[in-house]
Amino acid sequence: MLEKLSSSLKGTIWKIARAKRIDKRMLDEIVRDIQRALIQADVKISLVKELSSRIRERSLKEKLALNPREHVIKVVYEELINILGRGVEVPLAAQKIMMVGLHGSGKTSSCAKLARYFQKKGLKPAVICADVYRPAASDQLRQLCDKIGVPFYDGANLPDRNVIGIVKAGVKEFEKYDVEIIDTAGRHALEEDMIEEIRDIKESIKPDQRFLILDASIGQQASVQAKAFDDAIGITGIIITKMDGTAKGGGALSAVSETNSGVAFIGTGEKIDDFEKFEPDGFISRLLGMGDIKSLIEMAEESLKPEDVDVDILKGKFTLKDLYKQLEAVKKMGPMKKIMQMLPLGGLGFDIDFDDTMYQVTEDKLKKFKVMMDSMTEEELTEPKVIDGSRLKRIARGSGTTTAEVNELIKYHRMMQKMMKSMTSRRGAGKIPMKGMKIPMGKMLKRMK
Ligand SMILES: Nc1nc2c(ncn2[C@@H]2O[C@H](COP(=O)(O)OP(=O)(O)O)[C@@H](O)[C@H]2O)c(=O)[nH]1
Ligand SMILES: [Mg+2]
Repeated sequence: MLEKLSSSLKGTIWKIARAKRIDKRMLDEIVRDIQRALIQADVKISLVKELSSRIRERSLKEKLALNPREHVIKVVYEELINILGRGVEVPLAAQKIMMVGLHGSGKTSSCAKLARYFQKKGLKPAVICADVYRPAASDQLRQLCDKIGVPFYDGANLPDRNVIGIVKAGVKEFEKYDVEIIDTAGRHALEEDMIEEIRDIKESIKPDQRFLILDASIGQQASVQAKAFDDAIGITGIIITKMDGTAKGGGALSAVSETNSGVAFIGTGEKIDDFEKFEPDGFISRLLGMGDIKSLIEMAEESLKPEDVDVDILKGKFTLKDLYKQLEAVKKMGPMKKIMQMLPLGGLGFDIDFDDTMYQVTEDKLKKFKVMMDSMTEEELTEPKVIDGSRLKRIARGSGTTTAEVNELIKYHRMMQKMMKSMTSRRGAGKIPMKGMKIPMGKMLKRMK
């Protein structure tokens, strides 16, 4: 979900965390990074501008209770919640909920998902279909409701297929239920007759909630829709669907500012349970990859201590011995995955998928690598180049592995060495394309000792 935005923002947070000092130039750079990331995620430009000036102002003017880096991270976090994380609480109580939105936005699916949500919370939901224009709409909703055992009404017993009549009869039919969810008909575009119809429905049954369903993939178009629906019936909550697999979700998230409400739920897939209550804090933390801001900052601060800088590594010399030390450190520190998650590794231009392969290498093979290195001589560890065919065989035999496996270790070492080099030497820094930043991996790994 919003992977690209997430990886850029993580990069920025990391940049702040390891900044030697936060001055105006640094702040400009941070703000520019955030602007670029948000605009790419389709957040409205005016909101991005507002956020930028607020970050600048608050970072410079607010009294510091924290150190400057922590302060700026906190400001960024809070301002992001402001534009991407406006949530709204939906009471777990008896209520009538009306669902509106354009065709294909995910209204009908969300009716069933929402019913399921209340059902899981121990309430009794029922669903009414007020889409009389497409016979298939009613079938679709009935099937979804059947799946979760939620009663469904579409006015099939009425002589007249009048929307208001159906909705009123449905509400009466489900009097004894806690939550009545009403699906309405959409249009392909904002049209006056649809707006009139949802106004009429609102007047006739006075729903407690008027939820707007927005498709996350429509990007900035979300603002126009949010405004039109809010003007018509006063939106009380927004459900953003299709947050899975879109880069443009920032448009829908920020469109909330066109209304007086917030995001209530997000849809994250086609299945009925792919639906989450929107939690602003959790959502933004996840986006920034900050399970724990404090430990991230501590790590960054320590990585800057001068005694931690290994001159050899800085010179681009990264031997098997260094790798060995590093593996030892990893063992002590616990799962590598945790550490990896704290870094904006998504921004690295490697072919390797860090999310999977890299962890695999780390978790499963590191132990074996260590055993192999235990079978190497001092010379081999410092100058891996000397490892020829016969040495390879000896190492494999000594460690109970195969020559292919030893070769793999050597390849892995070479890759790490290359990575170190490009991260620590200025000349090489550009070789691995990294979005927005350079990770102080050399220092970080040193710190793990
Ligand atoms: N991937 C994904 N697909 C969704 C989500 N919500 C709805 N859909 C799909 O979007 C399409 C349109 O949904 P539907 O509920 O019929 O939209 P409606 O026309 O507004 O009632 C269907 O194929 C749904 O399965 C979601 O959160 N993620
Ligand atoms: Mg529908």
